Amino acid sequence: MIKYSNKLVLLLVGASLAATASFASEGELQKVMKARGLSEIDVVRAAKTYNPSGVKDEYVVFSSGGQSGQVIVYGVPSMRILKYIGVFTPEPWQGYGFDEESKKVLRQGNIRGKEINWGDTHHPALSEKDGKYDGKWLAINDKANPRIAIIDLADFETKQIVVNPVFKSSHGGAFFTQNSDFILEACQYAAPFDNNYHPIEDYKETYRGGVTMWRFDPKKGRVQEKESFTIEMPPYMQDLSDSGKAASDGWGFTNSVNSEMYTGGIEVGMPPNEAGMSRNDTDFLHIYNWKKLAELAKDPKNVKMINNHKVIPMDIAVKNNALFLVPEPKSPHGVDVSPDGEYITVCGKLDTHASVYKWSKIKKLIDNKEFEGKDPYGVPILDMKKSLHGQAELGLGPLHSQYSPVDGEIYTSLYVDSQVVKWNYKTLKILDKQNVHYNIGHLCGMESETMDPQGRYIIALNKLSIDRFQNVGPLHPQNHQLIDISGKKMDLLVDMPLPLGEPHNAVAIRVEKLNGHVRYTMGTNSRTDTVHEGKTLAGQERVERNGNKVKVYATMVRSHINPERITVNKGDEVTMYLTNLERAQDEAHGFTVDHYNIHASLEPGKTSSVKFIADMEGVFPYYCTEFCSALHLEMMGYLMVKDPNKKYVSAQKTKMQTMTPAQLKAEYDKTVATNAATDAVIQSVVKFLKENKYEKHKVVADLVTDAMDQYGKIPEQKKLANAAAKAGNMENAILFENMIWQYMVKTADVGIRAKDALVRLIATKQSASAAAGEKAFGEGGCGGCHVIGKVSSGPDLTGVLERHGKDGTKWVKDFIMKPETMYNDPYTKAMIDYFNLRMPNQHMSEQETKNIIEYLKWVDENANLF
Ligand code: K7E
Ligand code: CUA
Repeated sequence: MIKYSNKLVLLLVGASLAATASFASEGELQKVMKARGLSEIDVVRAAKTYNPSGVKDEYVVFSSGGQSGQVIVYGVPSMRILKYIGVFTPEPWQGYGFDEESKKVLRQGNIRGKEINWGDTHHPALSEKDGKYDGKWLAINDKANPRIAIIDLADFETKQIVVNPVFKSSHGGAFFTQNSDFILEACQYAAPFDNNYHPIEDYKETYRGGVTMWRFDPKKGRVQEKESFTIEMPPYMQDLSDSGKAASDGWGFTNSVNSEMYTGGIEVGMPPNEAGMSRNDTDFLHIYNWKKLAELAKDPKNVKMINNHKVIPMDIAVKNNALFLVPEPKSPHGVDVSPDGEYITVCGKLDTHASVYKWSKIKKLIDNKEFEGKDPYGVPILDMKKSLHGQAELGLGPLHSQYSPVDGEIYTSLYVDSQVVKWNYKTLKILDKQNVHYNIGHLCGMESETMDPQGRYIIALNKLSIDRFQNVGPLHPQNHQLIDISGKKMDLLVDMPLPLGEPHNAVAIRVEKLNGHVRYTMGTNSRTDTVHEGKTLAGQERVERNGNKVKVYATMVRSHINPERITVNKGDEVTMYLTNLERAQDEAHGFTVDHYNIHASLEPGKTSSVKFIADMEGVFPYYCTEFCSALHLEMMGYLMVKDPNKKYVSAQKTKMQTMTPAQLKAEYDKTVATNAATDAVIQSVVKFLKENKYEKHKVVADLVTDAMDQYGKIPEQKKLANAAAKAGNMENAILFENMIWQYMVKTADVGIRAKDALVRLIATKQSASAAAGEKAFGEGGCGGCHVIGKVSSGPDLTGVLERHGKDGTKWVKDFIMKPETMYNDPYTKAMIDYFNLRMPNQHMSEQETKNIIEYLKWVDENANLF
């Protein structure tokens, strides 16, 4: 058995002693069901969404955050929230908007010089390759302040915000084209493209709608503004859009809601907008050949520069057979292209029908130049009947649709009916309806917007939750409901309250496609993915002054910030560069200086900076804002701001009692001895790792590197400790020795994790029964007293099958199943006396007991590893 120093034992074993798991015995499930009033179907639904501790989800969902201006990330089927990503709105946890690097991203979103600190996010889109998600980038629009943001899925951070130079609002975006060459963004409310005043009476002449085609570089993950362009469209109030795929690749489809071009005027006695804008029976679906228009946009003759941005005028698009209209039922909302690109489903919120257009029919009409007329702007109009495949009567308020991998299967949300309807867009037959709660907007299927929809689940993004959750005041959370669509009938599994704005749309991706990293290359500016100018390594910490500009190059590592004291003059401009020197997974530090409204989140390897004018005199603690280690509270320092015009008188020194030299020496010796004992533990772990060739296993090797990083810091501290001791400064010698112990604990912490990981990798393969036995051992609470390989609150179980003679297996079995009958056996009695504990009856079944014995056999086979 390894000898631990007392302090270390406390730190490392404390957790396992406290973990006394409860166990399930027969009848337990019935008991719980009764107590909680659950039916059998409830339990089945729960089982379909429950992830045991440590088990991950199959899909990750990116939901828009509506008025919060953020993106919400959660898992399916568990519906557990994983992250809020700061996008258009400052988000302090991530330092977003509180450190200099992220401020630069946020400020890219200034409009005409105005700082905007919120957004109305509606439609997230995942980048695609060959019409399938590649897991690299996420784009999302801001409806209120027409902008697009790009989020990098390597670190889930916002990297770019692009302002639309001609729109005054934007809704029908973001939609990637099938190889992510472009992102579509349709405007919403028609407005003049320039920034001048134009009277509303001139609406038809000077207000315009359109679709912006943002050129995207899928390698760099950035929108290229100079190569982007906008297709001018009539002021019909373009709405949702979709990009064509496969058969219809190269084309875009955009709805509109105000072909009446009504402009309201309640205040002057006109009927309101809502009446005037829904007068006609039909509005227009816009159909445009963006591929052709992208070619045309390269020639300056074909574009008009407005606000430094390329606009293709309508007449150019029309002349080049690249823009068409087809009537669609009044005031539509969603338009969704089928996985093969052949069917285009449009839902009109005021019409009970879904209209299914057929791409081959539309294409034929276009090719034959067979038009029923032109609109007032000269845009050719296709015949609605001739373009349609057919219509299906779905119910009240159809909005959005999602496709499944089953041929012809489609799911549509019904806003007014609060239902999801499953139907067939080829046969136009209704297949099933499911009630949702309440008033559903978008639906989110699993990769349903790609050429490779996954089916299985669909999420209803409901606008109202009314009575579904505990009342938290008049403003209610949204309600996302997970629906199982794997069977013939839909089955609503679970409700999830979503309390951050009103999400409109969400997209889901298989987890295997995501490749988020866990650390940055040392000194990375995460917002630009380049080496940070303020990158600081251990030993390079410093304060530089240039006039009244002070630059602090600081490092953070468990558990100190270097430097720990910074003195500046009132009025100085202070920039602090902070580098997190950690390489260990999840060892983030946070940083703030009290009262100065700054904050940074520093994940391993990241460098960020905070900047402020030290305009308040005084003493300001700064500290790490993540509970990163046992000595997290000690991870702090002081910023001292002096007024250079003042004279400061130093305080009278209080006389404190000090330790005698003998006491100091004793403490020093004790500290050195503890360190030697702790080092012995580390060396035994290192020996084990080396003997078992840890370097062959990447996961273990990474952990060992992390551990040795910590260990490598010891010699320098040792030198300082020895020097201090030699100089007779025992106070400092003790403190440096304590620092050594800190590094040792960190080393041991990771080292023991590496050892456990290695044991798993090199042990003989467990039989199914042994694996089940290990699980039963853990879940049955056995680990509360027995630690394999160690004497704990109960005996070590390595070799237990052998130590009871040739009938050892039977003895163990009896002892597990009916221990109380053996309490008086001399051996058991002696053990009870020794441990002052009796083996309890954990009501293991015969099968569980058998499995546990198989597990113990596996333990014996690998006894050398424990
Ligand atoms: Cu709310 Cu797509 Cu903006 Cu419909 S949208 S609900
Ligand atoms: Cu670093 Cu707390």
